[in-house]
Amino acid sequence: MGLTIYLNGKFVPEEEAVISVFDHGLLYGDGVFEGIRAYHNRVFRLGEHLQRLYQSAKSIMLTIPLSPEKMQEVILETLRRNNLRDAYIRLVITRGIGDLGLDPSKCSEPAVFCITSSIQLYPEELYAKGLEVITVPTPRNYNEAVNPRIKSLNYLNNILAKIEANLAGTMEAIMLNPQGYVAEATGDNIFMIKGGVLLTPPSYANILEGITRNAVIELAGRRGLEVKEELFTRHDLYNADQVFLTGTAAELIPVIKIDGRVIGSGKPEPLFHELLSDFRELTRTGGPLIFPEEARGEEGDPDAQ
Ligand code: PXG
Repeated sequence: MGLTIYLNGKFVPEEEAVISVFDHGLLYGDGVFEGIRAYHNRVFRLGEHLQRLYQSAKSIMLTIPLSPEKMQEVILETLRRNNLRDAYIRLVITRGIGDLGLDPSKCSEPAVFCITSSIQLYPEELYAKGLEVITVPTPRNYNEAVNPRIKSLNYLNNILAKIEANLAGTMEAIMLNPQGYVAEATGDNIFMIKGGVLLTPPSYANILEGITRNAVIELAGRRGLEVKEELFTRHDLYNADQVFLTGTAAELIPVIKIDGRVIGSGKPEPLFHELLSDFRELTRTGGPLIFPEEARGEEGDPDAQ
């Protein structure tokens, strides 16, 4: 059965969910988006995703024509219409239809669409064995250009990095920032563990500030781990005890080789698996319910006292 898509105020079958060739999201990558997940009848950290979306839009001077409250309702209703309780949600706002010049003032109204679907995951064996990655020549963008904290529709920097990784026979790339410090992967943040301390680059280090990243920082704190948001170099990564990536699609995935250097023991350690299971546990709680009537007795049950 085909998907039902939300597009500009309507729920339509996927065949009818089409965008104009004059849309500036397509012509110029002029727009913003979010990738969100639903687990067990709840949308994970939806408030944080919406906050990032509206902040990205504000930064590029794109006015989203719906309030965050209405946007939340759109997402929940799209999930309901597709009968989904576990899903990947792609929410996209483009500058809308304009002419062939790049001037956004020619675009009359933004396009808004929401796709809810099943998710493409890394193969399960990689969570047990770990990924091999390389650092690539294409850096993350300058904060002064399109700030990497903006989740914009223009992912070419990261796509080039992904191509470079693929050419080297690896699935993922580690991108540096313009100063040569470690930034993040093409669609995931990066963490390392060294001497019992968890380190990740700070949000000003030319990265997208990931929702999964922030959840992992919280979870590590709850475990009593020391967490530092600090700049580090490739040399630090090569000599880490553990490295892993975090993101909405990947959750937490271990990295066991970087640029040919084996990281730590070359296999994920128990602490990694503990953080991954803490994260999976976290996905069961909080976040708005999709089908509230199915949550009788659970936390968030509207009838519970
Ligand atoms: N860095 C970048 C550059 C990202 O695009 C993350 C980090 C992780 O953020 P969250 O909030 O998800 O923890 C992202 C988001 C994909 C895909 O298909 C991945 C993302 C976005 C869009 C598509 O792999 N990752």
